[in-house]
Amino acid sequence: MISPASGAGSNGGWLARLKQGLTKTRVNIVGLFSGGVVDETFLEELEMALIGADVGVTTSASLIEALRQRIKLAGLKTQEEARLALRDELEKLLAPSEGRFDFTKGRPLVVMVAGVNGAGKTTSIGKLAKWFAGQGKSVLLAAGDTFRAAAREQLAIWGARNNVEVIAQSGGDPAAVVFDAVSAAKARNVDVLIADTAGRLPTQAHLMEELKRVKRAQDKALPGAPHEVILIIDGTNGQNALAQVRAFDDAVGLTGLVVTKLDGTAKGGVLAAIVASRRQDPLPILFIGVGEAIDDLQPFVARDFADALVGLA
Ligand SMILES: Nc1nc2c(ncn2[C@@H]2O[C@H](COP(=O)(O)OP(=O)(O)O)[C@@H](O)[C@H]2O)c(=O)[nH]1
Ligand SMILES: [Mg+2]
Repeated sequence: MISPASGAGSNGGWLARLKQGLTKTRVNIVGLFSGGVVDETFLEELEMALIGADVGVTTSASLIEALRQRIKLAGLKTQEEARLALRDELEKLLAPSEGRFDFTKGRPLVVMVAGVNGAGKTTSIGKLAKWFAGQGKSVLLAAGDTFRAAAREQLAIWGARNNVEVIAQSGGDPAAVVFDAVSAAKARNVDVLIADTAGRLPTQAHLMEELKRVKRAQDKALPGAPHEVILIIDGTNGQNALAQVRAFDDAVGLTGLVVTKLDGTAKGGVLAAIVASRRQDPLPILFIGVGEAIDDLQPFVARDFADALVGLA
């Protein structure tokens, strides 16, 4: 394990952006804390606000129930006290899903990135390359999205920005590209290979099959690879993200998540819904994306996220 959350919390910049992003739709939650007393109406409104923030019906109900217990046991009276208690409950829920890359899994550490179109896969890979370099790791990228030339070019631009090489083929088979890339990563003794893949919907069965094939090709080049299978989720996708997690996990066995676009109109609560749906088998949330630029990637920190969600950050 590497040291967690370098810089998180110490720099108000990204947290402010996250908070600002969440504020756009979070008004419901934050706006509720108006300094009044905590009564049943308030708790009901809070539950509705959580549901409105994509937390989901079941998880919202259980959060409010936990809050009710706290209010009873600790004799909380003010909404400000309730806000802190809700933050604590959210943090408790989210904390088991804080995750970090484990470099002991393999060298090269092979990271396959998957997700629906436009989720932010390629952008996140660009940001991750920078982050890995910051950890002193050498990086190679694989242009496994062979569907469109533009996708390859986009990854090439991120490669150039990071001064790292991109293994690509014009057209061709994504499985062959990643096979070559893993072989090259081995031969060049790099620390991390990140493989991009084309976007696909869980309902596109043939494309999900292809993703399995792309995964197997990596194992052929390096037994055990990919060591990380990361699903990129657009934070503005709401409850649909849950279905994406389930489908991609069934197909290729996810090891972690990156949730993007939390600076925009994302409601944020979907993270809580995903975590709650995986209580028995927590899926690490490695990073959150809070913008389009190379540094707009932050390790997921439950406490900071819970703060931002209830407007305490
Ligand atoms: N605001 C914002 N935009 C993002 C973020 N991540 C990606 N994007 C944008 O989302 C769009 C799709 O990203 P891309 O990486 O091409 O998605 P892909 O199809 O999954 O590879 C691009 O315009 C990105 O700049 C983020 O964290 N915040
Ligand atoms: Mg892409």
